[in-house]
Amino acid sequence: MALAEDKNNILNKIKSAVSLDDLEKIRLYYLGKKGLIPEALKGLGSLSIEEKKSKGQELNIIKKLIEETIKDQKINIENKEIEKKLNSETIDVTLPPNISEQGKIHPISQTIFSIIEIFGNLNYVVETGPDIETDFNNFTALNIPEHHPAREMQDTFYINGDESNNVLRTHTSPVQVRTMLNTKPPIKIIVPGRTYRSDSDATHAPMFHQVEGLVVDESSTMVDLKSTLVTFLEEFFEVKNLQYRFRPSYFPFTEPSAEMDVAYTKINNKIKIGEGDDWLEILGCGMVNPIVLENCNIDSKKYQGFAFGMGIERLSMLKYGISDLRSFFDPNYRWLEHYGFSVLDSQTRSGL
Ligand code: 2U9
Repeated sequence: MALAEDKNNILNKIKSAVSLDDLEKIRLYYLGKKGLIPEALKGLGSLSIEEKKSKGQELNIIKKLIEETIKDQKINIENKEIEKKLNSETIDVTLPPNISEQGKIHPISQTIFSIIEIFGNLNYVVETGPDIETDFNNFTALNIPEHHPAREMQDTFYINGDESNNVLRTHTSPVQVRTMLNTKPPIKIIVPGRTYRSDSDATHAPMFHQVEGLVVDESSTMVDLKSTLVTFLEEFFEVKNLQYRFRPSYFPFTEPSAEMDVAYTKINNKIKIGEGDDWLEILGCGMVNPIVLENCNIDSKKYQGFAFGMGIERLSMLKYGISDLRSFFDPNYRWLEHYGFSVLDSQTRSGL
């Protein structure tokens, strides 16, 4: 019988079907109501009982074989189609995000990005370090003596349950200590990051952010410090001819030390930085204390430098007109919707 002779042909035909449509056509051709197999089965009626039996068996075997091969091929085709679909849907993670209206950059992150961008243009390198620090890196190296108030329990979070005296860093300065211990001058770094103090009221949060800068080389002076900070603040607040003043101050890690104020005015209850009759304290700074250089294995006869530090929440509040410090740490999506920044904002920089 033609069907039996064509068995291999039929099976090959099924196995080479590339679409479910093709496969269905083949199925109908052989197994459909008017297909070859039912027709052949019908034709058995005119045969003798013996022949009916043997031909009938033969046809049923072929029928089963066709059914099974079609079933297998169906699975094959479906798998190939899934694979094709998955391949066509691969996500190119290097493409820019298309989520402009979902999710916002927190103003603290945005402020850090802007600061990094400005100092990056002045050839500063960003350094970061761990939140848990040794007593040496956080205090001793920075010339903060044993009984200094900053070390008191009510200011510093000590890590309970270990013998080490480790602390949650109270400033980002231990990162500068690490850098000085690990690299040779010239050093020109800025260090943004989280800091912790046991303090909580309308103007203090137990976790806040700082950015500090450190330059150590053979020649940097107070003049370089001053021009760096004026350049930074003019860029950050987008003002020309910033009115400022330096007041003498004291920090254990800098000598001499100063605090910088910027002039401001209030227009419609909004602070405008740059000029005006009032002064606003904006940062602290100074020449790195030679004792600190020596503590970090740097020869203070050969090297000198300057350092500065500022609070990111404060900078952010002044730049973006945010009045309540605590709102930065509230999980309030409506606040973030309002004060947050679009992911696609041109100033947003990834990588931190
Ligand atoms: C090393 C040497 C010197 C970092 C400095 C300040 C002055 C300062 C405060 C600003 C507001 C902290 O967030 S705040 O409360 N910081 O006034 N920080 S000089 O000086 C250093 C740091 C590290 C090795």
